[in-house]
Amino acid sequence: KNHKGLILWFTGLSGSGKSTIANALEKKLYEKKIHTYLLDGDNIRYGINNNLGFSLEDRKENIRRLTEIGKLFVDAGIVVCVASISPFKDDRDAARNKFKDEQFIEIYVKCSIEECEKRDPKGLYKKARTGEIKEFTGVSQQYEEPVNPEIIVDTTNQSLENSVEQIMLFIQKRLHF
Ligand code: GGZ
Repeated sequence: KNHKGLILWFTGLSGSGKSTIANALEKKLYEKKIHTYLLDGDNIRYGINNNLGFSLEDRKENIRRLTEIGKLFVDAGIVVCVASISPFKDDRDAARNKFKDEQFIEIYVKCSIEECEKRDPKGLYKKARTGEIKEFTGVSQQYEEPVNPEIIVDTTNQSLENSVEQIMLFIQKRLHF
């Protein structure tokens, strides 16, 4: 099937559900014969970004590289999902500005810090509270909420299926399926 590449940029706190939603969405798109690729900030940090930490400068560089890699895939006609906390508006806007308007879709995976901390799937919030992990988003470093994202999914209150469906409905218009 013919479609143009585009980038779905998932931003939100650690534990908000970015990777989970992106994975479920990829399955749905696969069923529609749409070719996708997931760039997960967390995973990419083990490879090409293994020299980066969590300072403001390192996060900026992390996002810059995710953007440039994403752009290569988009140019190849693939639907790219990026799952990265990307806590700062300037860095997200820099990513957006590398793409055509219709190619970049910012998805705010909205979840309260209380809920993320309750989930704490990797025990990172606990370590952030004791100071074992420094510069932790939402605890000891800022998360700037998106101002005008194309999509907001509220994972405190809605199901995974619901969030995926919401995104599918939005991108359906752009991908003509
Ligand atoms: C935030 C951290 C930190 C600190 C380790 N702050 O939820 P996770 O565990 O699985 O994914 C998070 C990941 C953050 O990488 P990103 O590339 O998404 O971040 S950013 O876009 O801000 O550059 C989290 C884990 O790494 N992690 N230390 N201090 N998250």
